[in-house]
Amino acid sequence: MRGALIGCGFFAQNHLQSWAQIDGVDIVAVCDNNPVNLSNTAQAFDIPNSYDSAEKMFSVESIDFVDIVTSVPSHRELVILAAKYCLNVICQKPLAPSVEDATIMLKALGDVGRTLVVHENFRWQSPIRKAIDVIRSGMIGKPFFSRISFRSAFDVFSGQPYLATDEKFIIQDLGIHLLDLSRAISGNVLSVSAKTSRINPSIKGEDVATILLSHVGGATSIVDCSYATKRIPETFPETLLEVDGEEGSLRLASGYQMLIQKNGIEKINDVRPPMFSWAQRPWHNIQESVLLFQKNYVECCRQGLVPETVGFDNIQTLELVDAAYHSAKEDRVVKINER
Ligand code: NAD
Ligand code: 89Y
Repeated sequence: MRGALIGCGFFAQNHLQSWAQIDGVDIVAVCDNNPVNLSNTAQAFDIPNSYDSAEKMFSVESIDFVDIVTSVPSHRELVILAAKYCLNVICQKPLAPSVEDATIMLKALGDVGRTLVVHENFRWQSPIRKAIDVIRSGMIGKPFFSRISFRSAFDVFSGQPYLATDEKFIIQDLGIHLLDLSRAISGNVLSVSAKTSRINPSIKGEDVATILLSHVGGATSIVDCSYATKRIPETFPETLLEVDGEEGSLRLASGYQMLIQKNGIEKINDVRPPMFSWAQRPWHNIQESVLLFQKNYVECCRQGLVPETVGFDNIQTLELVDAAYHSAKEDRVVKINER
């Protein structure tokens, strides 16, 4: 598979490290409108062709897919351009600033028979994937309650300065992953109720959010996230899980420990993610998930399968992001599909 990557910034380095580990995939070109990021990345990964514009790259290169790793304001324009050149697209989360934009992007690719898969990697973190596999195996029975929690005071702003200046912060940037996990665990959502606040005075958006979700099958989830939680141990970037099923319960506790209780017996599994040579603590969990996401994408392409986070599915996660902002702003429960 021949691919090209757009956006050679902070997170793209993980994509390129991961592509380099996957047999049969060749990233033949990179693009960035920032010349320093472009040349540093092309050199570091020994990529033969580099471009300062996506249109130039698409008109010259013969590729099967494009991996878009720019930040959200450029996603719509780049996906629509990729559709013009009949390319399959992987696009980083959040797919778009709104569900309306995402719908237009999906239609553009659908119209030319190409696929859009969202790089939603948290459900590919190996500790979380192990928890999802246990839940899907039926071991703890049907989940009726989940808490999906991410609380930290880690400085994410030095690596990703836009997070401090964007109007919307934690739900759009991080809560989106947890909302996606709630769907992976308990299915689609009927209603959303959210409270948000900003504790850190030097950023623009909200840095704390607590979201209550009612799922189609009757389950309830609480998604809570914070970048204002100063506590020991600092668990960044761990997502902690509590899932109660009709036959037992599962916890993903800090330090990547998965506890399963059933019939009065507890089983503790050490599910710490591996540390690749190119990874940096504490990011190694997320970095591994990039590789696992990309491997799954390639596997699905080879076998003609639909990846879990294909655009038409992921748009339902984006709806929850939108709904959570509406709920918090208007102080009301938002029904999904009411808009
Ligand atoms: P960044 O600002 O560091 O990098 C983005 C790069 O894209 C920059 O080099 C910029 O010059 C380039 N760019 C922007 N618009 C462009 C355009 N139209 N054409 C060509 N180049 C363009 O951002 P980042 O922190 O690397 O984030 C990128 C994406 O990755 C975001 O969507 C972010 O949410 C996501 N991200 C995901 C995870 C995760 O775990 N899934 C973690 C961090 C970031
Ligand atoms: O951008 C975010 C993401 O997707 O995972 C963690 C992060 O880097 C900071 O919140």
